[in-house]
Amino acid sequence: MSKLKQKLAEKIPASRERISKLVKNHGKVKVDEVTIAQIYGGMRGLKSLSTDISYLDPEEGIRFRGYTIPECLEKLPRAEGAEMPYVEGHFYLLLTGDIPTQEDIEDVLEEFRARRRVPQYVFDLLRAMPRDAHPMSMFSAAVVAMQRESVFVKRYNAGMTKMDYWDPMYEDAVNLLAKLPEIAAYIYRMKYKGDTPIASDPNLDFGANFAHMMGIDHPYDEISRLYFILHSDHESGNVSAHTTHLVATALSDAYYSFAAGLNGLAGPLHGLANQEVLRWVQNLMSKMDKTPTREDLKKYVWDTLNSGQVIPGYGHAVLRKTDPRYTAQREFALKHLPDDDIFKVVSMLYEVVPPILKEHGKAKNPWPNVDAHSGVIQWHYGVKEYDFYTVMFGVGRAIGVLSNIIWDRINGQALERPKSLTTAMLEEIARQNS
Ligand code: HAX
Repeated sequence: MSKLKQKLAEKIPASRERISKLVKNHGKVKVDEVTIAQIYGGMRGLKSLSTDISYLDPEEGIRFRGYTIPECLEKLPRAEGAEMPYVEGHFYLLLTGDIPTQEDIEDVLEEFRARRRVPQYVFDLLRAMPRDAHPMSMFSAAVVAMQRESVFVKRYNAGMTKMDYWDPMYEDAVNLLAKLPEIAAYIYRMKYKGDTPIASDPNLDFGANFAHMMGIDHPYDEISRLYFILHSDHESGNVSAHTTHLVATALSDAYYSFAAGLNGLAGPLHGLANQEVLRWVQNLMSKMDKTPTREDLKKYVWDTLNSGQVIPGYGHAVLRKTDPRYTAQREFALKHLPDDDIFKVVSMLYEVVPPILKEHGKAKNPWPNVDAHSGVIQWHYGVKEYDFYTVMFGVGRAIGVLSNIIWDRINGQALERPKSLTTAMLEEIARQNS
């Protein structure tokens, strides 16, 4: 058993006991009530999920296992001379709740190295798809194709006790995660760079190897590490995390579950928003022969709103402040690309958009989210193919959602199956309560 898996195994009895006591002694305690507006409004704010891996405070933003983003970036181990921490260390934190030591990191790096080889049939499948297929459909297809590798399915079919479900889920999750950077970079080089994939370098860590296989020099390795860490998790209710979790509750394996989550991430209100931001900014810039002024930006923002569209990269279903994931990327940009023209516009938008959204009066949160910043940095380092941005989001998101479904198996998560009512039943409930 690997040291990471051993560490996880040690945490299992206490977690199981804690949850079983909570349900046994307080199972009837009410946490929340559901309103008709919530049923029709996407269950916004409804407290009905549990995870210890991350928590999204509306005012403060995300905490991973209790640590803010600046704390994670400071405390997690990094390679000698590197600016950003190892992605592998972040996975260790999300999975176990502990900050790894340098020695722990060596073990996890080795474990990922041992599991990273992508089966040839995945490349064959990608090559058989139409070259103009969306890279997210390629990514999702590659993940689901590997379902035949599932250790969970083999062990389940052979017969195992519920108590052991977490073990093969761990195997599947880490096997899958270790392969994602190569699959993503392969799609990129095949689709956009004249079909010139670059072989994986086993001596490099998750983020640096991705940058290497993308064919982009330092500091792209740093932004890759940062990007994957920032996009890893946003508690359980967002579409990609919730879908992965939901599908896993049917005892579907990690491949089926994560592929489903990726399909949700591909929606324009979720992961696809990062490409919308850049498209929207560049659309303005292409119409002007000078750098836009604040007044130009104000007019553009109002024109967008008045034409019934949303301002991409602004607003959030839970957050009510500037997203700390936006701030972390902004700090990186201020250090590494302060003179980039698009970054200057993105910076100006940070001043211009919030007061306008407040005046407009609809969005509950006028502040930027993670997607308002990611595209500009990718563009700066030469990743100019918007469609690909969500694939990178997906690589990062895997770290959180796969950790979550391992814990679902540990804690014996039941099949998720809420109850639905007809419109007439809801009208009757409304009548009785009015
Ligand atoms: N521009 C204009 N109007 C906005 C807005 C924005 N950026 N954000 C919200 N609104 C509008 C909504 O469309 C809604 O209008 P209607 O009542 O006419 O339907 C109203 O304000 C209330 O919405 P809300 O409660 O504040 O926000 P929601 O929880 O419904 O939606 C979204 C949250 C993130 C989807 C929304 O803010 C949005 O569409 N933003 C732009 C797209 C975007 O940036 N998406 C990425 C989000 C981050 C993420 O998950 N990444 O994966």
